[in-house]
Amino acid sequence: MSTIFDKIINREIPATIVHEDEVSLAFNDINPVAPFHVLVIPKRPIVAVGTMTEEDEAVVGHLLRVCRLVANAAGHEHFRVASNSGAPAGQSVFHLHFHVLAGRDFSWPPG
Ligand code: DGP
Repeated sequence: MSTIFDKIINREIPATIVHEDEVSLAFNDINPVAPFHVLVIPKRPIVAVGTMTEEDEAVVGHLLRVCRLVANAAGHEHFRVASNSGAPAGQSVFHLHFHVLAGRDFSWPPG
């Protein structure tokens, strides 16, 4: 199923892209909840952590490294990575994405 993130990958709608490589794209979240809020997504249409397969392992590992790269590149040594898997967990776009949040203190547990 195509999502709004496919349109960003295909440059059909604009986004502020901060990183791109063969398998991943990272761009600013349209509704930031922290001073730094980037979404890291695979170009491959994986739906969520909850549906990923063994074949996705290398891509998902790469995405986590990109989370570190984009945070560090923006000057953030400390950051939170979050991924909502399934609507009850808060997922609203059904294309895997890691939220990378930084620039303020965070509490635990999340809401
Ligand atoms: P989640 O609720 O975990 O599925 O997060 C989806 C995120 O995607 C949410 O924080 C807002 C963001 N988002 C939704 N539509 C767009 C869009 O068109 N552009 C950008 N840059 N972000 C979007």
